[in-house]
Amino acid sequence: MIKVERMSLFLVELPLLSPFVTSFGEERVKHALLVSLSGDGIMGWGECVAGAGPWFSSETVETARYIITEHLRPILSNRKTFEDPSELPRLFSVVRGHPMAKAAVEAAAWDLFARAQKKPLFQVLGGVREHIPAGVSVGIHPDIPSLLASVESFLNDGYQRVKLKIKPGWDVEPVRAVRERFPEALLSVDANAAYRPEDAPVLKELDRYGLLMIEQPLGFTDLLEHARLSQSLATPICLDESIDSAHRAWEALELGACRIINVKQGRVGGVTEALAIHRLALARRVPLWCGGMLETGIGRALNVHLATLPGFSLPNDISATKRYFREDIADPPFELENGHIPVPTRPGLGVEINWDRLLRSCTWSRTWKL
Ligand code: OSB
Ligand code: MG
Repeated sequence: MIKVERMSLFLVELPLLSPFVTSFGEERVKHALLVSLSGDGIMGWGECVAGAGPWFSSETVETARYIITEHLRPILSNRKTFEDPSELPRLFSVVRGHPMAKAAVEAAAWDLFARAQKKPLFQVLGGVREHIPAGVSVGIHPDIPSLLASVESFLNDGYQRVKLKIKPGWDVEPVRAVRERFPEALLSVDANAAYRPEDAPVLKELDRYGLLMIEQPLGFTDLLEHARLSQSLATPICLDESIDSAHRAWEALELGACRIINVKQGRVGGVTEALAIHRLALARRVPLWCGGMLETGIGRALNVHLATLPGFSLPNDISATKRYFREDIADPPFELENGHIPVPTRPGLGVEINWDRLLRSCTWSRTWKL
């Protein structure tokens, strides 16, 4: 039995080394909400993947702070113990929606749970890898030469797959240029829901460039439209934003809306739900990979552990710490070794908070006795 005696929340702001531009906006600073749960002298950490504004999803760090403080904290307070973190989604289900807020608290419980057993988290989750293949997500650039320079430097770093962010007006041209320059590279694209069904002819042109997948071309509620688009494309569709639960993953696969799934534990409401998607995908032989949300070392570590599961068979959006941050709030930083990230072997997430840097980048924090 795991005791939970205290909970803390920290809002942090970490400058990104370079602006990250997607079809939905530009980020210069990573805003993160961190959760710690402690009991019996052990502390576990979770990171909420919601962004500064409601662009990728309806949640933000502020909505998550409110939901955790006012609604999830009292639920934990009524309990104060758990046998297994997979109990939490049931308890939290009285709160409708807010998957990223719920996932952040559950993530802290998983770290606490693994630390209490003195086991690295991947072992607790049933992971099978000692290092995971790293891919990189490349934002929208101001011009083709600067894009080519970025892609070249990431390939030289050893990244196994390069994902180009696209949007209407920045699609066929950059993809053609990157493909011509790097004929052998594993390439994919991510539209972050920027296209409409009428844009099918543009997306169809992308079939010529041997892409591994097209990620989330259409709107996040548009499963049927994705299924129809999929019929007209040779390139597999991968869904990100649309997959908000294991049930939705099942629906998408039944409809033929995607052939690959990007798993983000925060987007689907936590590790337990991500494990349910993993079981579904294994049974149906659907390839998975772990997506990213520019996480700090805490969220990045969780992604690394999750990506050790057998169904995560494609390179992940998990890059080295230095791809985004000069200094992170957790140690040690993640580094690339032959295009892979070694999985931490110490207990829990296997990274430790650097209190100095956490407090320096922290804009707000609060602690409660549960
Ligand atoms: O759509 O996968 C996405 C970052 C923020 C929000 C959404 C996405 C992304 C990325 C970056 O593509 C992935 C990463 O390196 O963390
Ligand atoms: Mg995406």
